[in-house]
Amino acid sequence: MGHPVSKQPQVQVLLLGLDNAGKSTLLYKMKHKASVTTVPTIGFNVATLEARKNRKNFNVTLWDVGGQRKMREHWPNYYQNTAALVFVLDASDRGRLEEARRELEKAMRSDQLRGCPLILLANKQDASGALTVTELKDKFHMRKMCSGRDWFVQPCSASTGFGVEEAYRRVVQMVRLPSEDVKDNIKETVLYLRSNTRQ
Ligand SMILES: Nc1nc2c(ncn2[C@@H]2O[C@H](COP(=O)(O)OP(=O)(O)O)[C@@H](O)[C@H]2O)c(=O)[nH]1
Ligand SMILES: [Mg+2]
Repeated sequence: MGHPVSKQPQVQVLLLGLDNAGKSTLLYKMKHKASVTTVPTIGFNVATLEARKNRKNFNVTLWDVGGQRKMREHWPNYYQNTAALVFVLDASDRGRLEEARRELEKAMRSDQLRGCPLILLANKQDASGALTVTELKDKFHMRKMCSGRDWFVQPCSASTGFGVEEAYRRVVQMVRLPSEDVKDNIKETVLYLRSNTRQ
């Protein structure tokens, strides 16, 4: 039967990353499964995709809020209600690696993103000299930077499509649905009541 689309649970996923990392290309690729020409993001791009997990349908709204320096100060405005963070990296741009790492670290330190799952996309794997996942995990000190949250590093190429479906599947797998929180709450309440009524 299914529910009207608007009645389905909805989760917000934030795409962050420096300008030129490939966020907009990735968003279009995920949405249309086809590469399109992109322009530097002014304001933001949004796409809503369908997803299914634990026999539940839900919508994933992907926000690409732009990565130019002047846009980065607005990133925290989007942090609230973020169910997963996708940080897109131009893995072939070794010159801006440290700048990207600093921005990611800043986001990871924000209170509003505490415990929020992170999917780091090592984009532009088709370009020569692109960092591998292993190199990246090492250079970004991922284990340390991401302690206390679920994280995953996915290699991809937003222009060829390599790894893009896997990236989306990983997002769907890692987002926390609101109902999962509710289920946890119910479970906790039941345990609490049991422990307090059993004399
Ligand atoms: N070689 C290569 N170029 C890419 C890839 N993804 C994006 N680009 C190019 O990188 C540039 C910036 O992409 P864009 O999506 O606008 O980046 P954004 O600023 O993060 O939104 C564009 O010229 C894209 O065509 C990729 O996977 N491989
Ligand atoms: Mg863009």
